[in-house]
Amino acid sequence: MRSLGSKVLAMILLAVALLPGNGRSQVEANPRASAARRPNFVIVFTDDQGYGDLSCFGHPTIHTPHLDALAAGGMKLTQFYVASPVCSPSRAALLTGCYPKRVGMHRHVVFPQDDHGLHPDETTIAEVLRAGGYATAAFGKWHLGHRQGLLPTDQGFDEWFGVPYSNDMAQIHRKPGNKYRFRLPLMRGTTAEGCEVVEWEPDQRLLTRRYTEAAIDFIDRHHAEPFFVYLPHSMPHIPIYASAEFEGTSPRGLYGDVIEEIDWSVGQLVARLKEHGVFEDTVFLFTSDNGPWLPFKQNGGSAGPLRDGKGTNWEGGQRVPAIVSWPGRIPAGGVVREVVTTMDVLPTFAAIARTGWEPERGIDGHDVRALFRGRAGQKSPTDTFLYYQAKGPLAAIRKGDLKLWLESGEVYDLAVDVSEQWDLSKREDLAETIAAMREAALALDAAITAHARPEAHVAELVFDPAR
Ligand SMILES: [Ca+2]
Repeated sequence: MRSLGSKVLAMILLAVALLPGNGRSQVEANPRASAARRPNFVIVFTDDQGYGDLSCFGHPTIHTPHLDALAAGGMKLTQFYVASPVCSPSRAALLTGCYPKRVGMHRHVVFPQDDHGLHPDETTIAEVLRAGGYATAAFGKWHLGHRQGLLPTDQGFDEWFGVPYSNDMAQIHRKPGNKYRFRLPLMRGTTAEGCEVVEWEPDQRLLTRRYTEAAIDFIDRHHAEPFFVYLPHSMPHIPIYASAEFEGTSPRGLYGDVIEEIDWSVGQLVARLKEHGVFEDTVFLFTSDNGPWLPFKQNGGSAGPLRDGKGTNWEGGQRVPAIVSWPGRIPAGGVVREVVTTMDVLPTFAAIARTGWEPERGIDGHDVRALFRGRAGQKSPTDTFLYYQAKGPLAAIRKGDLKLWLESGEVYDLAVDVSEQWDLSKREDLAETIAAMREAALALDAAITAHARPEAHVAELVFDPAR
């Protein structure tokens, strides 16, 4: 898979690592050296991008050639779900493989004044891969707590460059007669030295570009060993910004400019992986943390044929565009129409990386390698999916193709009706099925609640957001 040049380089590095007296003990040197043939992982996680906001997912005027190429060489997932329609819970689910409620992060997003975050005892993808010998880094928006012990470098990432919370938790709200207290810091840190603020209120037009450059710098430094790059863009969460090169270029307006700059970013990453001869050894996942923020009209995105968007449990809030690429392993041009969720990413990546990791405490995701292989007729291991509201209460259940809204009792067949227009709740032949779905929803939620673990609360600040 790996090109001959980098294979030789890997062998030389292995030999150097095993030489006595090279300054590192063999115990330290061995894990990464022996892991040299395992694939890298890149996750690009956009913020509030809708299901319909890519040309390969049907957008008529946003042009995303690099993402389209990634999909053509890999696979599109058309029933890919996030576990919450808002930022922080969704990110907690991606990184831990758990419903947000299981890890205590289901009660809406983390605000600058909040003292809580993802508990350090939780196991993240970064921790699993790092224990397996991977170099790990995050570049972009965190949003899982920003007090002492809660930042990315406390949760398995060797390094981080980015913002601790959303880009609207910033001085853009400060206007005459409105003294918004909180400021947005740009931070940098390493496991060894901790994180610090490097700028306050950074120029948001440059965020997409700066995260991309930092990720490329990390790839340049670590391409000879297995690595994991997590790139959670701040965009296209409002307020949206594009750099001068992209602003005013898309017929879709500024929102289109922003998406096209993200597409450029993916193209840059792919090009650099190819330059280092490691693209074919890289599992590359592109997706979004929740659906489009529709009240912002032209500054929000589109969920395509799906109903509604961010903050809701309609499909547009939680079903997001997703592309996964791993040349030679994931068949080119494939489409997975089975249910896959962000909670599946941790167990799947841990298995691909052959980490031998077994969760000590329960998780909700499944290993979906069989779906990634693209065999016809392969079924999703997710038989039941629960939809939780942005602030935590249970809203709906999907079982097979049917979705039952618990409060209203509405039922939709998502195989036929992705727009959730034709309520089937009065159909007598479904009465038993519907009753069983309600029971299953309550039982699974009760099981998650019974084993739920707490979020962390921390008094000590790393920075004063209201300074
Ligand atoms: Ca979001």
